Amino acid sequence: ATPLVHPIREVPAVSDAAYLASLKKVTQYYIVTAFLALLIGVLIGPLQALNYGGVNVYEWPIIRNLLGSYYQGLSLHGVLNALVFTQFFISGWMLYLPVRDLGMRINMKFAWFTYIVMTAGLLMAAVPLLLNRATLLYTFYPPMQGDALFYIGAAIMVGSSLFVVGQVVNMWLRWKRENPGKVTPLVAFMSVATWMMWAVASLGIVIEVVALLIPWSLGLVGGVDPLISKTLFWWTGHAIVYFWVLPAYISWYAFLPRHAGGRIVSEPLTRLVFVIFLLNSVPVGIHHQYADPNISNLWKNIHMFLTFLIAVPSLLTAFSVGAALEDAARARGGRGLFGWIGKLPWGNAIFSAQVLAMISFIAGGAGGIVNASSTFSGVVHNTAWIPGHFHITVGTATTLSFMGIALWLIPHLTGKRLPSMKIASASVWTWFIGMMVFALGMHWQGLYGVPRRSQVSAALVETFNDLPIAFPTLLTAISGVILLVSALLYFYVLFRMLLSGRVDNGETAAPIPYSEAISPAGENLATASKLVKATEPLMALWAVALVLVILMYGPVLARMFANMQLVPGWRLY
Ligand code: HAS
Ligand code: HEM
Ligand code: CU
Repeated sequence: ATPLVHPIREVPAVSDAAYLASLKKVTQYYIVTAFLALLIGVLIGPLQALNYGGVNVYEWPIIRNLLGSYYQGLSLHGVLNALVFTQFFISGWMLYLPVRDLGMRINMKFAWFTYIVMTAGLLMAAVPLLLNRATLLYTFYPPMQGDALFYIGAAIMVGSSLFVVGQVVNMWLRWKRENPGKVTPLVAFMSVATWMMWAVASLGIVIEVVALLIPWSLGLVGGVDPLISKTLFWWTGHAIVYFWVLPAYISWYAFLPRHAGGRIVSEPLTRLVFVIFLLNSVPVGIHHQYADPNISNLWKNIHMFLTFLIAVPSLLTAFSVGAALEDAARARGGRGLFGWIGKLPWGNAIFSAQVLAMISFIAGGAGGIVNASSTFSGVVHNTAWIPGHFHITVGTATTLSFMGIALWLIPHLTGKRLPSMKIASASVWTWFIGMMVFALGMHWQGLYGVPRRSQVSAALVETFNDLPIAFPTLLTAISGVILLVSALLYFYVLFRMLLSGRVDNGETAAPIPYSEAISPAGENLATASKLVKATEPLMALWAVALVLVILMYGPVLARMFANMQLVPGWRLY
């Protein structure tokens, strides 16, 4: 291997064993809660894939008894996977990493309090969801209306993530005061920047739910404006996708090279990527609303342009992490233009999960750029193409990365061992194959206009009879079966690991896999490059991000408030 030029960063030692144990425990609680949500959410997925495969299983007595309707299942699936799994995993992951990276102490009582509030919110929202009294899909667009308890629980759950923001940012500021003139270490930098982005992003949904939906669902006001609600929703709803994927980027940049025996390419470039995400993730949400009235074309086009810009830091990531992988493979003796790819540790499920997640994201990102183009949008919007897009972004780039990360993180936190690398690998590869087949089938059907969010398998045969979609329909059905097998394999290893006994010291047996950097950011600001200096003041950049959102959303919302139309709620279920 290439000799190390810059030593790999050591995590600052934590001398207080009881404190470290409590920190690891709260992280473990977040991660396990996340995977319990994913387990339920993912078991419903194959039923939906069968639906898009032309097989209607919703008439089967066992499924009829469990799910009130296709839409109750779909609401549970979207909420549990996309909102609950992600938020709990991220809250644990992006609390633990910066705390360890900076070697700071946090108030553990507050950390536990946050976990409990978040879980209480989840349980409150779960009751109406399970009782078929909040069958609103995960976007809960009004005027569809659910029980107030759903909105209150969701507000508490999402709102409590802001407690994590407060705790992490506050800890980072303390570190800055205690280490004047120092450059923030990379993992902490990426985590703080992501949390700051989320704080700006989450404002939309918090305002929507607290100011509009809760009073309306409690009957305190007579109506709600659907367009204002939807616009506030997508203020958060687009940026949330970076809240889902940046925690995976943290691992792709900082840890993946180490798994492959290589190095991060450039710490300064990585910091730039996260700053662009902080500034530009939010003011793009109108690309979800090209078809909506009362938003001028000018603003639709501005948000379209900004959407193309926000693809840039992901492209930087693709080339930068791709170069890190090539560097690793060549250090392992890889040769040739593409021959090096074979030298990567494909049999290590921790590694392969994340690289397969990245490969799926090449297609997912390209599809995103199609969606964002207002000229193509009319073809794909509200069709099966869209679920095709987001199962290879959030459903694979994020989820498969988190699945891979858990395979070292749980041993690290608990001292337990992965029971079988073979089964873990099988689950990871089948997830990737299943999702690629799924995405192919769904994108393809979408191009023929098959709608999303439809129980198409129960529609009259004649509706879709004329479309040449037999083959993509078959692909979608097959993918559902592959993904069911994959999920069962994964949860088998995961729970066998969690239920086994502690055998190792996690600190030494599964250390946080920091990588060495070819081009590090350095430790002292005085001697650091201009780029490092410019990216360090995250508080000021955060303020700029807030101003940008107000500029890019202010005029759009002002026009809507000037034409407000309050309508009463509907229950269609
Ligand atoms: Fe999206 C709809 C546009 C990224 C998720 N998106 C959705 C929805 C979800 C979602 C859930 O403009 C549905 C919402 C709903 O229910 O209605 N999306 C984009 C664009 C991007 C994008 C421009 N989306 C994501 C990410 C998501 C996500 C990330 C979740 C995690 N999306 C849209 C639009 C819509 C939309 C429209 C509305 C559609 C409609 O009509 O309703 C960009 O951020 C994408 C940039 C990404 C890239 C790819 C970079 C590739 C990388 C990997 C490299 C791999 C390597 C491996 C190096 C440019 C980083 C090499 C391997 C070796 C072996 C060497
Ligand atoms: C929707 C299948 C895993 C998030 C859907 C749909 C299908 C599906 C067919 C479209 C339903 C429709 O539009 O009527 C599957 C399968 C999975 C899986 C087979 C794997 C076993 C996941 C994962 C995530 C996810 C891991 C996210 C972490 C979503 C979301 C929706 C959705 C957010 C949209 C719900 C809505 O329209 O309200 N899924 N899925 N899925 N899925 Fe999945
Ligand atoms: Cu979006």
